[in-house]
Amino acid sequence: MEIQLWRKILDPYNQAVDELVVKFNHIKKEFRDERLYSPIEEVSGRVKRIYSILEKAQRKGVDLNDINMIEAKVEDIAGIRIICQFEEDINKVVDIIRNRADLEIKQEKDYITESKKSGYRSYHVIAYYTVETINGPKKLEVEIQIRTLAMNFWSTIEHSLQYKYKGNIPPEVKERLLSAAQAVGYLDNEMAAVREEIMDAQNSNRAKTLLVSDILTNIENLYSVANQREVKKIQDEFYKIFSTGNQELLARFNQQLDMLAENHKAQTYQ
Ligand code: 0O2
Repeated sequence: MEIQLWRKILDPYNQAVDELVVKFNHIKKEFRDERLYSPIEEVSGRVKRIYSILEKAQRKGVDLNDINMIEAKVEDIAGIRIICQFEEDINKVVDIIRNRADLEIKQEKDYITESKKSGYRSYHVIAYYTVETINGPKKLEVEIQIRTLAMNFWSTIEHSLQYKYKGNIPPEVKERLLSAAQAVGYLDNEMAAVREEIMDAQNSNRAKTLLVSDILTNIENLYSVANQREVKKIQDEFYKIFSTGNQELLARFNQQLDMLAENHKAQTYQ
């Protein structure tokens, strides 16, 4: 098959990956905009390389001339990876996926409850997704891998070793990887135990960051409509309050700025 043809075949998969990365990132943003904790920490995606598609198809006994069969059997041509901070976030992400109208679940593979022999842990959802192309809609399969940061660390390292040893990792290295996988499980459990603490700290950091950015937006808006000397005084006041590190004072200061901006009709649309 011509390489040119492969580009055309993979084009809808590229589109699916691009669209889904945007959509999942938007879910993360929606949570954060609502000042809520997001079970999604990071989203990435890739289209499998032609070499890997052919290799996998061959491994599954598919005739390499039969593109329909390749597309049906190689379920991860389009791959999305969603990274969570905590293990319990994984179920929340899976629920989000189950409830989406644009994804129809074909299969779920739970390698969290029961890890693979290698020690690999992750939750996989194989789903149908439709992209609109100039030739009409194309329904294709995507594989969504959901795992914690710690699980992702392990699988990234293990994957590169698989690549290095071409799938034949020496027994002593395998042994080490299994014990590292156990350590990853332990790490995720320990993190779960202090989840509330960690979330409180992150929420408070995020709230502070947003507050400061609100104040600076207000100052910027006032700058274009109010008396310059007055704005300079406001800015000096802001730095003074900022250096106290007192969040309540900052919040009150921001409320005053909101009112001032309202008086000057200087508020911007969000
Ligand atoms: P790449 O380079 O990530 O694209 P199955 O038909 O169910 O027997 P299949 O289709 O391989 O097997 O599905 P599975 O087992 O769910 O694996 C799909 C993907 O999950 C793999 O894609 C890997 O990304 C990841 N994965 C599965 N097992 C392991 C493992 O032991 N270690 C690591 N690091 N990742 C794993 P590919 O095609 O292997 O590769």
